[in-house]
Amino acid sequence: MKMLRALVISALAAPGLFSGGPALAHARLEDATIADGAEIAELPAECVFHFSTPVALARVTLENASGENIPLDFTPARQEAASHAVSLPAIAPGSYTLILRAMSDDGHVMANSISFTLIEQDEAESR
Ligand SMILES: [Cu+2]
Repeated sequence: MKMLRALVISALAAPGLFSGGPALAHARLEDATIADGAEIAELPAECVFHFSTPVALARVTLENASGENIPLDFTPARQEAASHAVSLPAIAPGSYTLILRAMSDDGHVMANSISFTLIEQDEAESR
């Protein structure tokens, strides 16, 4: 066990490796204001992602059903936060996927995707 302890100490001593507190946590996407698989009638102005621990959101992309990229007004934030809001553009009804890459405190890169369908307004009213 001596060797393991030495490894732990050297990891803790490495400067800049852990920017936020003592917790060495592997972050998860806990919740988002658009749920994976959601059918929505009205697109919110933004989607907010909630993570289990603070992360730096490195990349967010939006793809349509053909896999084409839809430009987002998103600037990667180096600053770690447990919640990140990303503005959504006006898009036509259809199926979309939000793909995110975030880096957690422990240096792990996490990828998540959220697929949703924006349904036609009159289709929404008939339900
Ligand atoms: Cu991790």
